[in-house]
Amino acid sequence: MKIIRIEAIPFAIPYRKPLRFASGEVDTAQHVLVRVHTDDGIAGVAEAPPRPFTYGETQDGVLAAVRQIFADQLTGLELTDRETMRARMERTVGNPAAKSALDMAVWDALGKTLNLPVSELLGGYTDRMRVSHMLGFDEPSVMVDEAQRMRDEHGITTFKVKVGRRPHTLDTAVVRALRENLGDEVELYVDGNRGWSASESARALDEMRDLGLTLAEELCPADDVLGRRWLVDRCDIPFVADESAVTPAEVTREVLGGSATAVSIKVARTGFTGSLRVHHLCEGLGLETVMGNQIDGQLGSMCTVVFGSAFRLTSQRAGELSNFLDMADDLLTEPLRISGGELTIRPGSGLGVEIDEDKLTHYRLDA
Ligand code: MUC
Ligand code: MG
Repeated sequence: MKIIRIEAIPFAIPYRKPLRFASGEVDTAQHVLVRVHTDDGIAGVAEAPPRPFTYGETQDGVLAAVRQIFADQLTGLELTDRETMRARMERTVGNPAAKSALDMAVWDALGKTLNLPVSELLGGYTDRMRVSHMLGFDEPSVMVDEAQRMRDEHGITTFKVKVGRRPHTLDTAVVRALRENLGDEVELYVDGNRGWSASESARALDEMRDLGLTLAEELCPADDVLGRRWLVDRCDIPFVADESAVTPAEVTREVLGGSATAVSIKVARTGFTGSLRVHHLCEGLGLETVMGNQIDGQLGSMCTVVFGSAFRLTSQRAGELSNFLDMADDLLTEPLRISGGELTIRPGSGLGVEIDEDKLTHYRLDA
C-alpha cells in the first residue's frame, strides 16, 4: 500500500460548444490526469480541471505543483496516511484542483487495493443521484432547446441556469422562457458567478419571484461584504456559496457572517478528504448542500457521484453531473450514461472506472 510513483499527464479534449458564464468560458477540457502508483502494482486515477478564473490554477501550474512539490511529499507514504498527505500538501497554499486530484487518486488506489468501492469506503448511502444540467449563456431559444434535449434524451428535469450578464434582463428572459417552455415540473435555479452587484441581484430575484426558483448561487461577490449580507438576508430561497466557500473555515465564515445559507460541495477542489470535512460541517450547521460541477470530464463526474451518493445529505438534491455530455470525447473505457435523469455509480473496486489507454495516448499533450 506504499506510494512509489506519481504521474501528472496533461490532456486536451475539445467541447462541442463552449460553456460561457459570468466569470469565464471553457471551450477545451485542458485537464491533468493524475495517477498514483503503489508497490502492489495498483494505480489510482483522478483528473484535475484547472479553472484560472475561479482558483488561479492553469494546466501548466497543476503539472508543476504535482511534479515539483506534491509528488515528493506523498511518495513513500502508505495509502492510509491521508491525514499526513493533507498536512504536507497544506504547506503549499492554493492549488485546490491539483491537491484534490491527488487525494481522489489515492482513494481510488485504496479502494482497488482493498477490493472495495470508494463509495462504500466513504458512506455507501445510495448508488445514484438525480442529475442537474448546467445551461451556459446563450439566446433564450438556444438554452430552451438544450434543456428540452437534455430532458428528452437523458430524462434530466433539473437545470442550473447561468446568470450574471448585464443588463440582468438578458438572464431573467432566459429563466422565464425556460419556465414557460418546460412547465412547472422542472426544477430551475440560478448561478451568477459573482457577475452582478447586490442591487442588480435583488432586482433580478424580484423579477423572477413568480418563476419558482429553488436556489440562488454566488449572484454577487462575497467580498462585497455588506451588500452580499443584505442580499442574502432578503433572499427567500437558499443562497448557495460556491467559489466563496471552499474550505471548512471559509464555509464557517461565510455562513456565520450571513453571506450564504447553503453550500456547493465540489470534489474537484476539495477531493474526497476535504469534501468529507465540508459535508460534516454542513450537516452540523444544518445547511443544504449541492454537489457542484467544476466543468468536469467523465472521471471527475464519476468522482462527484461517488461522493454525492455516499451520504444522505448530498444525495437529496440533483447533482451537477452532466456537462461532460458537451465534450467531443473522453478517457473512460466505458463512457458514463445518464438514464432516466440519473447517474449511477459503477460496481467494482475503487472508482469503478478504467482509463482507455489509446484515448489517453491520443489526447495527451506530453507524448
Ligand atoms: C459553477 O458552479 O460555478 C463555473 C466556474 C467554475 O469554477 O465552476 C463552474 C460552475
Ligand atoms: Mg457556481
